[in-house]
Amino acid sequence: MAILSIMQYPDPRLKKVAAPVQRVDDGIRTLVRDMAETMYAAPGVGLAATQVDVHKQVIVIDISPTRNQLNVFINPQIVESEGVSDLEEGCLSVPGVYDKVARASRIRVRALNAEGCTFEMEADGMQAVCIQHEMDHLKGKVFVEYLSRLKRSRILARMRKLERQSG
Ligand code: K1U
Ligand code: ZN
Repeated sequence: MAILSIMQYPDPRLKKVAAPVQRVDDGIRTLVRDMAETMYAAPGVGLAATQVDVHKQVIVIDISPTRNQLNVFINPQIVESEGVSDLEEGCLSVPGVYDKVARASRIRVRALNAEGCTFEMEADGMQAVCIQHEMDHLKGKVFVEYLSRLKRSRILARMRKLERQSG
């Protein structure tokens, strides 16, 4: 297993659109294990392959307090959605920034699991928000893009300062 490097906003590679996985093979399973290890170590509650510079439709999520309920979504699609929620979000690619984003409050998602089998799952609350946040990463979108121009310019200045400080 390996801990992967998480790209920081506004790295232009975060804008790449991820391609569907054609075959869930051992290479994808290794990616899933490495992404899970990276998410737990960060620590985070989700991670999209885009954030570790792999442009394939793979997401891992674990919102459990016990950190032992890993959900893997390969080629995820939202097949039903309803309601609106505006929970506060964070992002491992934009450390220290938390803000509310309007999302569907309940979703039904269809995806492949790590064995390559199709499954469907209903999600609400933080799990629904997290799935939508990670699916946005696969489309090249970071949550700060939903915020006002003023907030985004402050976040950009902060990220550029962090980048200068870290070398
Ligand atoms: O960068 C990411 O996509 C992961 C992100 C997921 C997320 C969090 C909150 C709302 C929507 C999506 C994070 O995990 S940020 C870190 C975080 O929220 C957290 C970290 C440790 C414990 C609990 C939460
Ligand atoms: Zn994120």
